[in-house]
Amino acid sequence: MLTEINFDGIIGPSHNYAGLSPGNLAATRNRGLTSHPREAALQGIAKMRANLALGLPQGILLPHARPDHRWLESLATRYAEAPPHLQAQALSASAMWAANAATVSPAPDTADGRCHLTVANLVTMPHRSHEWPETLAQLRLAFAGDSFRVHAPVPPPFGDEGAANHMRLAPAHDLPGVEVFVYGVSGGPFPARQHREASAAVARRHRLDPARTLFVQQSDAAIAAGAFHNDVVAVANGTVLFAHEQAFADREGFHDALRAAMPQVEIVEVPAARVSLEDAIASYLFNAQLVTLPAGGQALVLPSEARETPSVWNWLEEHVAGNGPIRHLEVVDVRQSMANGGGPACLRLRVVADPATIDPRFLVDEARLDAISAVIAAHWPEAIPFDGIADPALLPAIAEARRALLDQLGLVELIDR
Ligand code: SUG
Repeated sequence: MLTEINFDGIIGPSHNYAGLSPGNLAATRNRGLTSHPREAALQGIAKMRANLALGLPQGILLPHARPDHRWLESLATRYAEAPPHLQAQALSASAMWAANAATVSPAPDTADGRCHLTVANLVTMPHRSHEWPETLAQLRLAFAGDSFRVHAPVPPPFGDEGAANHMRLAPAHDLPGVEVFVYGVSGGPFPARQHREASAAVARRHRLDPARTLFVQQSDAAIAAGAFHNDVVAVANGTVLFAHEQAFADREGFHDALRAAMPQVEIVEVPAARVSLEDAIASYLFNAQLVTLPAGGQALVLPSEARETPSVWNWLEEHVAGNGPIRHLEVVDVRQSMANGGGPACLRLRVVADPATIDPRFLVDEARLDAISAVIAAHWPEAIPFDGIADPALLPAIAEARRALLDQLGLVELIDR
């Protein structure tokens, strides 16, 4: 049976605040803070438990080998000798944000009836540009069956940031849907990370039906205000599009095209007069997991920052009290990730598939999460101060922590990709 499974990136032991993503306001604002990798990873586990408690299946993706010695080698340097910016870029735990791992087109949408995944190249940010080889290795392992096609990234210079700039609407997860690719053209002082050419290539590879595929431009104002990915200003699930009024360059054109492709779409739009773009981005209202509950109805899994932002919480309470499609609000604490600009939706990659066709080592229940938590509690560094990044003494602890986790999960074959 095809169902939606959220694969969360386990937050790696090198999680730190180096401020590496211009345009990501939280990450640049928090540059230099002391990070708490153990607490961060346990917050991620608690979010997964909240999803399990809602009755939803849950998967995981693993932290990458950090620092990425291979990448440093290709730049003809080694960690101890590398300049500080390369050290930070090699050490980043950014693979935790699994929404940027790949773009996924479920089987009902594709011409060959297979679920297609294209790994994102993430070329715009140096610290993310070297994630793809290990992501590809993990996805090839997790989705090795014949019902999947896992593709290598689109080549540079066409920037591709994966599912963070892709939305799917469908009457049910297992029925053909409409796929919406959101690209950026410019973002004022900040880069537009998703290029239209990359989105178009992914759609062709996935053999999508052009009549059910839309390419939509993100508004420059949203990128300039700090929405470096579309999933910071919009999210879709089932027949619902939940978006900020200023998310798209041509709001009406997009709505018309979406209604033409899927007449039953429900557009839930938050007006700028109720929630400013700034409040939406600071609270990550839209970086929520919009999920269909097993008993029917939709829930929004939100970061606690949304509850602490009055304009946002007022709007949500009104919506839930009314007749809107979002029936339940689930608040989770992912503050360590949020401080790097990664909310609940950034931490997960959605795959619609039959769980029986997936390598079970990538699926979790409460008992497996208990075992993972024990490894995190025993091995993840408690804190990494900013100047700790330059200290090669940090490295053995990080390597050992990842090995202990892969060992626990029976995935040591990933140790060297
Ligand atoms: O790419 N932050 C990530 C956050 C990704 C959020 N993902 C989605 N919106 N789907 C990014 O900007 C900061 C890491 C640092 O600065 O060390 C970072 O990479």
